Amino acid sequence: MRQRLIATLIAVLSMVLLAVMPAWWRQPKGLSYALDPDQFAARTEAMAKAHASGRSTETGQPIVRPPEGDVYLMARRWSWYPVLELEAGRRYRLHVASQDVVHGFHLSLNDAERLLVPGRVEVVTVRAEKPGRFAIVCSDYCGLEHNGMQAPLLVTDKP
Ligand SMILES: [Cu+2]
Repeated sequence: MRQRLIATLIAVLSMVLLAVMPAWWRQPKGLSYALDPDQFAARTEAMAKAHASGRSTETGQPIVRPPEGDVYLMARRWSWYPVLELEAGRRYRLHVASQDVVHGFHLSLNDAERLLVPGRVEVVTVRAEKPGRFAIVCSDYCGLEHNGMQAPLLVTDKP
């Protein structure tokens, strides 16, 4: 009698688990979306053109100061493009993607970590409370100059 009850319970539980499985699979594991690398490059370039604010003496990349909202960062062997200058206290959705091979994105500000697979864009929310300099480094081995693949994330006070 008791064994039958246990067997029935296990059967019912299995059916419930099986029923919720598709929904569980569809759940996003961190926010990301598919996008052609050329299209991502175009969006990044459009932002860089519209909000250019100088050139980084450190990395040679342009410094871009975009408004609050969606901002773009491109990884390619072996640099990050462009150098972003954000404003303290504001909230940004940072879209990051690779143009060539698999890279790793790591941001010291919030310890965000994402694997950058070409063709996929990762979205990281960024909000710095105080001005400062934070480090973006590649955290997945991507070849010869992997160790040098780093860039600053600049956070400034409100003007
Ligand atoms: Cu790397």
